[in-house]
Amino acid sequence: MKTLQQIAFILIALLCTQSVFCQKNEYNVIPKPVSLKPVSGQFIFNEQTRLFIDKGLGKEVAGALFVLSDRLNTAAGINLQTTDSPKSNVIVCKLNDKLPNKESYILYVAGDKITIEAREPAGFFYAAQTIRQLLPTIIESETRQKNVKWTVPCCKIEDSPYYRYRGMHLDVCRHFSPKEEVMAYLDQLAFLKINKFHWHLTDDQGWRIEIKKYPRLTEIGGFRNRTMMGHYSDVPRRWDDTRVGGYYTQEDIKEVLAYAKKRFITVIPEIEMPGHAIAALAGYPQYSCSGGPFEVEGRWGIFNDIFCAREETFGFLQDILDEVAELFPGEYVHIGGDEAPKIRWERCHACQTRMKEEGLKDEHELQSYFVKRMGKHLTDKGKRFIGWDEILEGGLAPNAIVMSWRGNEGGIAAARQGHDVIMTPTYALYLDYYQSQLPSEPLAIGGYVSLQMVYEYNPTPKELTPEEAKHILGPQANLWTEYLPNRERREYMIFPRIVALAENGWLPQDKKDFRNFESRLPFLLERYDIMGINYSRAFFNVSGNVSVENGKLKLSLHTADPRTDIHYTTDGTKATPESPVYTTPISLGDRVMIVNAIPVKNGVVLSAPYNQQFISNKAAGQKVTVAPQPSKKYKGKGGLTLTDCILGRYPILGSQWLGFDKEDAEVIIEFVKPESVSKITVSSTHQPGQWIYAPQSVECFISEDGSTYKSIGILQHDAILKANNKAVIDMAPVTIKKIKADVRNFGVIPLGEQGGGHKAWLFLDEIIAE
Ligand code: TNX
Repeated sequence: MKTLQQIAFILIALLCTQSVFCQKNEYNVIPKPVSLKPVSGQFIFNEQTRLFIDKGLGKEVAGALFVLSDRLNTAAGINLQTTDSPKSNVIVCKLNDKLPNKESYILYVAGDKITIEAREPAGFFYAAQTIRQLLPTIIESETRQKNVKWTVPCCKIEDSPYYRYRGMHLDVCRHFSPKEEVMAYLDQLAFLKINKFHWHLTDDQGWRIEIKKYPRLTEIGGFRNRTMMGHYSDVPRRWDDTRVGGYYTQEDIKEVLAYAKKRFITVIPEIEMPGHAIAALAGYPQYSCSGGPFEVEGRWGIFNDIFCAREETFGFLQDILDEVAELFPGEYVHIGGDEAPKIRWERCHACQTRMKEEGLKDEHELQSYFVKRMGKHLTDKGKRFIGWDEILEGGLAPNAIVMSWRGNEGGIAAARQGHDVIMTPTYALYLDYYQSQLPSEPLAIGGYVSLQMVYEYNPTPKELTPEEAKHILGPQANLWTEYLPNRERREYMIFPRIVALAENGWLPQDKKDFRNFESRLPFLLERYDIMGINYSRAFFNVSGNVSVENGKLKLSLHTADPRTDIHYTTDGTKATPESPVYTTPISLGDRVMIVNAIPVKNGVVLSAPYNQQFISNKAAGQKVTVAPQPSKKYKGKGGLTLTDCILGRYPILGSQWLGFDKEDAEVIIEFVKPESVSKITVSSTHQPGQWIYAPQSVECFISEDGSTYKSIGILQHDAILKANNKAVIDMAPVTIKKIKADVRNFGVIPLGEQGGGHKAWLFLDEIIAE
């Protein structure tokens, strides 16, 4: 006979395997709602679930829920019909005009009812996206799924974006994206509650928007005969002679705009001026200073021929802007303004005459005059206009919104002058930059912008007062496509960094938490798997972090997805899923070690391996002081960088080197326990092309008592160069408490060399004690 207790236990166990009662509620919404209170229980969608829309709300609200009803229809076969009597098994939409803004919403999920409150359709739309993300991931499927319980975990969410501008950009000039791909991109933005799409429509390599009055803009400017291959700096240059191109008719654009509107996305067209104009000039050379002829560019970069500042050009550009302003209903038009060399204007009679007549003191002021005129034209038409931060040079036009891309400085200056600002700095939000440091990354323009850098970037610079900070509209990430010829490659660069951008724009800085974000991201990636998106797996990469614990140097390995194991080797062989599982930090310094580590989930290797060689170094883990401080750009991890057992790599990665701009360096290593040492090596680099020179001299000292030093030798530049940029000093073994290295900067670079006449940089990667 079983006891009652035993029977009850068996019953509960049975229920747990079968039903929803014991299922753990997961709330992996991205961007993370500002407030989410978990509640036990679940709402379950089925054929009887109905939609009720409160009387006070307009028809658009039902439309705003389309993302949810479409998904339910396609994946679950549930047709979400409306009802007049909201009792149970219902989604209730209510007006709440006390919410902070039009994108805010409140979402209560209870066992028998989901209630959405919002002020405007956008809020209902975002609530629907949140419900979608709370449903099982398979809701993203394009085919009908059977035997799925369409559950939504109970909760109370109060949500509202921190920034009103959350933007993504797409360059369709360097490589064209057909309208279908643009629309798919818009779906992805909307899924993450991104509300601005910056469409970069004109550039040297292609003009992509039909302008009725000037058909040659697209007939000629829309296509190029050849495209450079490989990287811009490759020598010799190689060409792909295929004719490529494409453009959007005004009908196409209307279609995209309607698509965007339904997803509460404002589309911002960019018409570049006065620079990045070659494609336009190929069709209309009369608006250049020289008269041409020009060919649509197949090279990347910056070109000297720009729009001429003569009257006819203004007429031409105003006609174009008129058609653009008419076509695009949004309040913003972007007029470029970046990277416009002034050399043609300097030699152009018409431009020089205008400068004299208008009392402009240089070509920067002429650019400012240009932007002001075009800006005024748009302002008169009731539009607001945006320009890249170069529009600050020569004086900012009234009403201009500045897009700060060369760092935060332009944004700070503009906000201080009372102008609105969009923050899109290269160092944190350029998605054409590499996202991992693995050599297996496909070719990109350069730079390094990790998922974490996108996430942690603060769009509101600390330098601003609260009053000035109100001018920061929000962040935007840019996707320039020089090196991204197709959808697959673009997706690889966009995903998942766009996810970090979305949460960055949604949450205030103090609510962001990268580790927590990382724990939610894998669930979203499962959705991307179902959608067939080619996202980068760099997120799963094993990363290594070297730190000091109780005077010992340790390597800890990390992978973002908590459901992933790290398998590793330390003997130089390739790690496999059969290699040992990493559990505790690895001790470094005692011997040479090559750590190879892979992320493994359910027996599958998720990404390329982490591979790092560590040298043996008695200085590892000791106390290091460096004076003066290295340059901010190359400060690595301070003294630890010189004793982390990692020799620096090329191209130079900031974290592996300490760089000193024009200065000498003094390094002191203090041993926690005195050590017997017979050889000291100071390792540097010599890269004359980058103004980096091996030291003029290195002198090393030791201290046995910890206070007095004795010189053990000095080496000069030539000897250091000969020893592969290393200053190596041998001595009879002695037990010491301290090492001091006096490293002299090379000094002034000889004339005739790159950077001749300037003082050199000094770069150090390691000080090795053996
Ligand atoms: C700079 S960002 C540019 C673009 C390039 C990009 C590549 C900006 C205003 N101009 O023309 O495509 O760098 O990262």
